[in-house]
This record gives sequence, C-alpha cells and structure tokens, in this order.
Amino acid sequence: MKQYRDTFPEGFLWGGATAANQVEGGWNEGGKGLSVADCYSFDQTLPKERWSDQWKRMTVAQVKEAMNPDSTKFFPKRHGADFYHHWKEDIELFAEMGFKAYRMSVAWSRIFPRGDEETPNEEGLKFYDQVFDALKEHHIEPIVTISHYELPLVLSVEYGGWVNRKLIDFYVRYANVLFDRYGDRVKYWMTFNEINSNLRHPFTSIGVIEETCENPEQAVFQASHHQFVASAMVTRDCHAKYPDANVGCMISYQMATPYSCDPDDIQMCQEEQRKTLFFSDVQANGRYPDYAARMFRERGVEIKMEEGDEEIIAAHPVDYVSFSYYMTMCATAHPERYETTGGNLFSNAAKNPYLKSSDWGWQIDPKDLRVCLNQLNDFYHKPIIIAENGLGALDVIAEDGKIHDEYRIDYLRQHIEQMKEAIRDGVDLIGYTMWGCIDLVSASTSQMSKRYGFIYVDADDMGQGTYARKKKDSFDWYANVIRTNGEEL
Ligand code: BGP
Repeated sequence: MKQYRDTFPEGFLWGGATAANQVEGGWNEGGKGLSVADCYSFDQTLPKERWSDQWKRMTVAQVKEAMNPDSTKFFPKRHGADFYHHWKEDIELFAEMGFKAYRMSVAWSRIFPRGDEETPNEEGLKFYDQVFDALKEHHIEPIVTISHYELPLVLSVEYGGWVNRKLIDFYVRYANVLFDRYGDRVKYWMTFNEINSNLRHPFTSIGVIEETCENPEQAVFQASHHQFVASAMVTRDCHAKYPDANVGCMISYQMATPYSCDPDDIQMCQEEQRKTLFFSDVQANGRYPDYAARMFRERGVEIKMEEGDEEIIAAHPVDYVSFSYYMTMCATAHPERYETTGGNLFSNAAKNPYLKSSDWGWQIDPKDLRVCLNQLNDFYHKPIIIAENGLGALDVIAEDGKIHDEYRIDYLRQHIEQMKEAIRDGVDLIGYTMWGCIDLVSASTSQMSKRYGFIYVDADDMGQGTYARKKKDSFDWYANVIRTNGEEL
C-alpha cells in the first residue's frame, strides 16, 4: 500500500510555463518560417465577445492575408513578449523566483522553417542551445513541448495539416533533431500541447482549415490518429537515445460534471468527458478506448490506419500525464433551460452558479482541481504534471509604480491548496508549471492585456511599449511558495 504523504515531495517541480508562439516574437529572425500562430491578427474594433472567434475558426482568406507581405494587419503572436531578445534576463528572473522547472516549447518553424526540409536550421538550433544552457546554469529543469500550436504554416497550406500522413515523418525527424541536440540537457518532453483541442480549434492544433473539409470531424480524428502514431514513435526514439528521459501527453482538462441528476445530463456529462479523455486514453493506455468504435460510427468517421499503427501505439505509451486546468464545465442535455457562460470554451455547458468568473468570463473552480487530479491518477496510474494553471487578468500599475495582483495570489493559493489535498489523497503529482509566468500574448484572443505573469511586460494589445520587465507582487509570493516547498501559501 502507498504510504500517506502530507505535503509536496522533495524535488517537486515548481515553475512556470510559456509557449514559443506566444512569448518569443522574433518571427522573421534567425531564419524562422511562418507558423499557424503567425496568422492570427488582432482587430480591436471588433466587439470583445468576438475576439476569440478567429482562434476557433480560421478561413482561407485570413491565411492568404497573413501570407501577404504587404498586409497592414497587426499579428500579435509574431511579437509575443520578445523573449527572443530578453531570454537571458527572463531566465534570471525565473531563477530569482527559485524555479525548479520551466515549461517552454520549441518553435518548430525555427528549426524547420517549412517543416519538410531534410536538414535543420542551425541558427534556430543555436537559439535554444543558449536557452537550455542558461537554464542548466540556474538548475532549472526544462520541460519541453515539442509542438505547441505552432505548426509550420507550409505544412498546413501545402500539405493540409496533420490529416496528411506525411506529417508523421516530418514530426519524427524534427523531434529526433531535438533529442540529438538537447537530450543531454532536457529530461522532460511533451509531444503535443492540449491534444484534445484538435476538436475545438483545428487550425491552431492540426493546421486544418475547416471550410476546406467535407466532414471536419473526419479530418480531426484522422489527424489525431497520425499524432498518436507520431507521439508513440518519438517516445520510442527518445527512450532509445535517453533511457532516463520522460515523455508525456498533455490535455486541456475541462472536467465535466452533470448540471443536474437528470439522467440526460449525466449521459451528456459522460459524452463531454470522453471528448477529452479519449485523447489521453490512447496516449497513456496505448489503445483506443472501447467506446471509440461507436463514437466514430455515429459521427461518420472512418480512421485509415496502416499496418503496425496500433502496435506502435500500444508499445510506446507516455511516461507521465499532464494537463492544463483553467475551468470545469456543467454538462447538460438542455442548455436552453440554463444560463450559459460565454467565457468557457465549450458547448453544451451551463453556467455554474456556485463559481466566480475571471475578467474574461472563465469560471474559477479550485476545488475540482483536486477531483481532476484524483481522476487522472485513478485512470492512468502515472506521474502527473499540472502543465498550466493561472489567471488571465487586467493588471494595472498603481500610483506607487507597483502591480498589486492580490487576485492572482488568491487564485494560485486556492489551487495549490487543492494540489496539496490531492497529494494527501495519494496522487503522484510531480510538478506544477503556472501558465504565463511572464506576460505573453493570449492564445485565444491574441491580446497582451490578458495577463497571467508574475512578471509584467510593458506592451499593449497593438505591440506598443518598451517590453521592459517589472515584478508584480505575486513574484515574491511565489518565490516564497517555492522556498518553503508549498508550506507557506
Ligand atoms: C491553453 C494554451 C495556452 C494558453 C492558455 C491560456 O489553452 O495551451 O497556450 O494560452 O490556454 O489561454 P489564453 O491565452 O487564451 O487565455
């Protein structure tokens, strides 16, 4: 029987998380090619509730506009928080907070600008050499997402995205370049960020433009199959090269609970849960779940598999499971009966009357983080990393020149308390990388003003500002959490 543990284990991976497409900038430097993320423009004349629409649905016309060198639109993710020029200073600030881990991603199009080349771009490789060396120097463990919403654009426009099986080869080549070059310094890898979001925003996740597909669900699940195979292949390759390395999956876990005890709501809840857990089931258990056949049949989906696909998925499941946690959902078969919530990112969900919401309408639910952790522990019996969790808020610089973000401290404290409860429940939680440890461009709305960081970055939604860094109140608070290994919250 597992021993009772009262608090965070020694060596717990406290840290923060970012993604290249939201933090780096330097979109046309160092030989970098365009990625799908570089296609998102920001138009502040649109009504606020439409800001995240573009993220969910990209059109052929928008992609053409983004590829036009004469376009006058502003594309925020091309500029990020300018980490490309501030990485040294930023890593020093992370070290000052005492980070044990830093979750980051590599921009695929910095290494392979088109995605289909035979040889990598040395300048891109050198950029990350510096980053990994600096992390090592500060004893910060890198946790690297191989693909985080930044597919090289050519692989979307010329190849059709992950629906095309050729992407498996391109990805396997790219991942192996990373293992060969950085495997001596990187021990934690994640194959795909929020792989279940393939269903929610296919262009960002798999490079698929829905208007070009007859049955978008067919495209999404075929693409996902290719990612499952690719993930298993690179897990195999990574272990062969570095037996002590860990490869994980990453899902966006928006746990569903039934809105009521109406059996129809319970049924809907199970369906919603499966939209998420289907992905981690395949990657962690090494097999398609039993409900997959009916699910595909009812959606008119037919997965084309090649011989050996299922065997490779079975032979190389992930070593650990990770997830992002921002919100939960109340599933109902009768959405017309209840108030819905515009903020949360799913359908068939009613507003939970017991929860408060963020400035962007995302419902905040610390207590269910404990439930999620217990569920994932029960389902997969693997170590767990919370890869993302945090509060996007409008921060203001006060008259004393400081940023008093006690709301963020409060949010994080409540979530960390529940992590501790989950550890007492026996969950094998090994790390927590708070999302957006430094302000960066929002994935969904492309805004800079949706801030998550312990570190403020002086830039606005249109990229105006000095990009100077400034510590918020939460900076010292988190440093103390890490120093006391979660004892003082
Ligand atoms: C997750 C993504 C991140 C991140 C975060 C916060 O879905 O993995 O890239 O940005 O959500 O979302 P947003 O930036 O839209 O507030």
